[in-house]
Amino acid sequence: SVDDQKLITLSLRGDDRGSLCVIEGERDTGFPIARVYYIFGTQADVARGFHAHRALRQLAVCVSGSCTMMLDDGHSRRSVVLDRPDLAVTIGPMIWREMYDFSDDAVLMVLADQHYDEADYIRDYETFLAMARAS
Ligand code: T46
Repeated sequence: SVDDQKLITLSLRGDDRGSLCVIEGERDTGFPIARVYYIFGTQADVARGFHAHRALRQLAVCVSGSCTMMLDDGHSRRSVVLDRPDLAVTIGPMIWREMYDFSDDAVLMVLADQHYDEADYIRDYETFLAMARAS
């Protein structure tokens, strides 16, 4: 459910040289990291996502700037504002996501437990709802 998607505060090491934030596979992500991608050059009024994954598990962190991620389990919705480089959100299987309100400097980094597979995407909302409500 949307309530199972956890907000994680990452370990932040700062000193007079600046800050360093760590994400360790398994320990912080809860899964081995198979893929990393990041989204940037976004526009404030252009939303993205609009899909769910059948099996993929991910951890998302806005390493620069901010954006909002709306999570939907087919029954309820929850919006998470990612506005700190040490704040991450987990996104498990069968969660519809929409990302919007990107700041100009937003860089949304996502760690995933599987390689890219278009067959894992559910891109039609009605199909997602039917599957989510059947399970
Ligand atoms: C997700 C949200 C948070 C690849 O070729 N390899 C990849 O690993 C990814 C992630 C994407 N692509 C291709 C597929 C599309 O032609 O890059 C293009 C843009 O991907 P998409 O339209 O799926 O982007 P978003 O921002 O809607 O969704 C992405 C991820 O795809 C998705 O898994 O959970 O970010």
